[in-house]
Amino acid sequence: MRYQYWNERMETLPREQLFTHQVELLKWAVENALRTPFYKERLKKAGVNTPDDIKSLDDIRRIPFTTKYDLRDGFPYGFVSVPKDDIARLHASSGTTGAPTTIYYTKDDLTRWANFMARSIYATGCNKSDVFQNMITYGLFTGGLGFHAGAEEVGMLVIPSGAGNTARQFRLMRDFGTTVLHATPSFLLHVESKMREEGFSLNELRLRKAFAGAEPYSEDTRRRIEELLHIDVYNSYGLSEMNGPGVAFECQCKNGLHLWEDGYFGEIINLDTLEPAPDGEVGELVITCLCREASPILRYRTRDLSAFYPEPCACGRTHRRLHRITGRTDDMLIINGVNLFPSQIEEVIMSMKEVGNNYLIVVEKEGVLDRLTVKTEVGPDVFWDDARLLNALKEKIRKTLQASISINPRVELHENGSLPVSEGKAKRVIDSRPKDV
Ligand code: DLL
Repeated sequence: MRYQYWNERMETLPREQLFTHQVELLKWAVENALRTPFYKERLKKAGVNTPDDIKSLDDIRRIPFTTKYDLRDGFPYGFVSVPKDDIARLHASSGTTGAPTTIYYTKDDLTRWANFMARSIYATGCNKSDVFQNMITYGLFTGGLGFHAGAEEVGMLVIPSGAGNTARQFRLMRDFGTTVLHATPSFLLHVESKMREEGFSLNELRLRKAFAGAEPYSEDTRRRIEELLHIDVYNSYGLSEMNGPGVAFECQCKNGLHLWEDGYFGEIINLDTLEPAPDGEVGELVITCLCREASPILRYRTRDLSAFYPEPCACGRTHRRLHRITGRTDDMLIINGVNLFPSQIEEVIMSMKEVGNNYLIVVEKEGVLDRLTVKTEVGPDVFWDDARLLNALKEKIRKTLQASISINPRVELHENGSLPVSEGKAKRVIDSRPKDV
């Protein structure tokens, strides 16, 4: 396969040269950080008084971690390094608890971000002849405007459709010959279900690729979307604190996400020791933003679980790849003492053909015990009136899950299209157990 590069020199830079470049960028990031109220104090305490205190990449470990709580405490301007007049835009993460996290961008920051987005999109084999339908929320969420800017930079025809309204999405796809989609994986699955329900034929469309991200999903879910929509699906990772999408992205090899190391310095740390984990070992991803002036964030604990693939990628890019995010340090459920990540359940059920495109995990207290219920829709080919068949299917799902997660769940089957759908990030877990205080 011939691979295309947006910035060939930078994407294939030998690693030694990449390290040298990263040291320069890290110094710049520290210089910016020293201008913010938060880091001025934090870095001085750690003995980092000037950018010249950073001499090699190892020196990054002199910098303390930054957490979500630090960002909240610094709300709204504790992390800003430029005068207000130089700020061109802000984005904010929804933040289900407490104050939202707000990120600021100068005009140059926006240009740099758009470039990383363009690089990501181009790495998947898209180009200016593509028609791009951006089916994700615009506004304070970074997914809409982030992808929008990158796709324009590539020169694609951009349809800023936003999330929701599946009927209008189909019309747009058909009328304008959309070739590339962007959405959360759960919304892509929903779109496919609705298409079938409303009798839209894929033959009327010219779809060839989709970018799916903003929430965790399994390899089986990717495969399912690819098979149902007859397209290639690329995993896209990012977070507001690191600009938004465009932090790490799959190339055409679809085997791990390249972390753009000339914009983001990544570390995987062991959750117990907080020391660097060896390549290949799963730990928490910590990222330092090397490409933003207005809101510098150093050594941010993302809470996302991943690992580095040490081997070089066949595409020729030298930027290391991350394993798809398997969960977050804070989404682990403990059910009667057994640890469980929601992704383990998704992995099992999405590989079963009879299971539909949507599911929900419910955890409740029953007496002194925890009770796990997995609600899944059945696939469109399963006959809803056949009670015997449904019971057999329920039993099959229960047994397969139990063998895989060592917990005996209750399984509930729901009719195709009947479980609640979110246009943005899917809410997969309802945990109604009383919280310990
Ligand atoms: O979700 C940015 C984004 C927009 C990424 C569009 C990709 C596409 P936040 O709302 O701040 O930003 O949420 C960031 O979402 O820490 C992960 O836990 C999760 N996440 C994002 N992408 C992926 C992915 C955007 N590909 C949080 N796989 C992150 C798994 C993901 N989880």
